Amino acid sequence: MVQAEQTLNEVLEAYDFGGAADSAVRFGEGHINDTFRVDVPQPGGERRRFILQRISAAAFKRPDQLMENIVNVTEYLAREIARQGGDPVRETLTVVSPRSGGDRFTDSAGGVWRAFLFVEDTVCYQAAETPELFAASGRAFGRFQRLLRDYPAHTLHETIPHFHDTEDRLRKLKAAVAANPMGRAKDCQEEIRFMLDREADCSVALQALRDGVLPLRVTHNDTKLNNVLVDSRTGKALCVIDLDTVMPGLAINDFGDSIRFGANHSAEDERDLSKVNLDVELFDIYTAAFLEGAEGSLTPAEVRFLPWGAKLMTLECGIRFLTDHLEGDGYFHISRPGQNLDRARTQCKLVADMEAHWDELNAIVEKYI
Ligand code: ADP
Ligand code: GN1
Ligand code: MG
Repeated sequence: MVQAEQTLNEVLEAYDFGGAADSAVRFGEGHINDTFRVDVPQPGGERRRFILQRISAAAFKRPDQLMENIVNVTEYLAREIARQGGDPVRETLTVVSPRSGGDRFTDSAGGVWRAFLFVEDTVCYQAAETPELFAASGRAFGRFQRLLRDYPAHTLHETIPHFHDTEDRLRKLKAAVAANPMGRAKDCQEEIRFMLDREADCSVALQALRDGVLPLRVTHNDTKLNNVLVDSRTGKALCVIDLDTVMPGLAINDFGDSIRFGANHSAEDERDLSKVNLDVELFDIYTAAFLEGAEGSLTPAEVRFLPWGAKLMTLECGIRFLTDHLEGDGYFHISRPGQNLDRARTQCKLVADMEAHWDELNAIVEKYI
């Protein structure tokens, strides 16, 4: 795939943003899509901004289905938010059509793009700077879950098949170790062993789903703190973004992915592992907030499995980072060599720390049943 910048002008011309853009700059810290912020002076002197994204071809094989999901889910959310007296334009994403109509634009190099209204006066955090901020994100992701409780799940396309199929993720890691196309396996023996030692764990949530203990729900599946926009005036988590992976899934995974990313005080690619530790208090705070936002829509079994959601999302993400490192970094964007291995290492450290605090984590969730 060519650099997104190569076709950016062509894409800008494909949209009517109410005037000519005076800048389009790379924006945000997502690992998957190519994201630009477009600034457009309007005839009346006011300025409007938009998010323009090239959808990752490595991650998403059917951008048509992906956009159909996003249009349907955002329209549904907008109706629910309006019904509850909220502001749909700020509290969910709004897709902007290209001049040719529809929900996406395909450039001359085959790249598929989409645009959203930029949600103004918001902040996107890369770390839970305060417990209040982390709690606010928990309420927002819990609420997201509740807002979509009655959404017809069978109408959603599976945008990435086997996305949170941890058993399948481990199989793919084994295949990458065996093929070892970049010759990198020798430098990751400790991490590979750590993951293989937890093969039985990879089945725990999936088995509970197969046994009917955990229900299938409409879930977000990528609930990092930087996938929620926080209102800069009120500090309230306003808008859940990055809806590419909204699919049927497990509520414990939405909880767990937030814990993985936010319940610690280090970056995802921190190289000094002594700084990477699970903050049990943040786990407790997030649990309370997520359940508050979900307003009773989780079953007691789901609440009881929350620590497993945290551990499995972290283990799975580590497996995925390591697989990508072994395969040559074709999936997660990197800004330096070895970054995906560093990311895999932080996830191993967090899993080990969750195991060390396992009884405490279970005692915390018991309080909320
Ligand atoms: P990726 O899948 O690569 O993570 P995202 O959809 O999460 O892409 O977008 C990347 C970043 O762009 C977000 O973390 C956020 O900072 C910013 N962003 C995305 N959509 C909007 C929006 N509608 N308004 C404001 N900022 C946005
Ligand atoms: C990716 O797109 P982004 O940066 O919000 C990834 C998640 C991972 C995360 C790890 C579609 O999220 O699954 O947990 O990186 N998204 C996709 O930081 O694969
Ligand atoms: Mg994102």
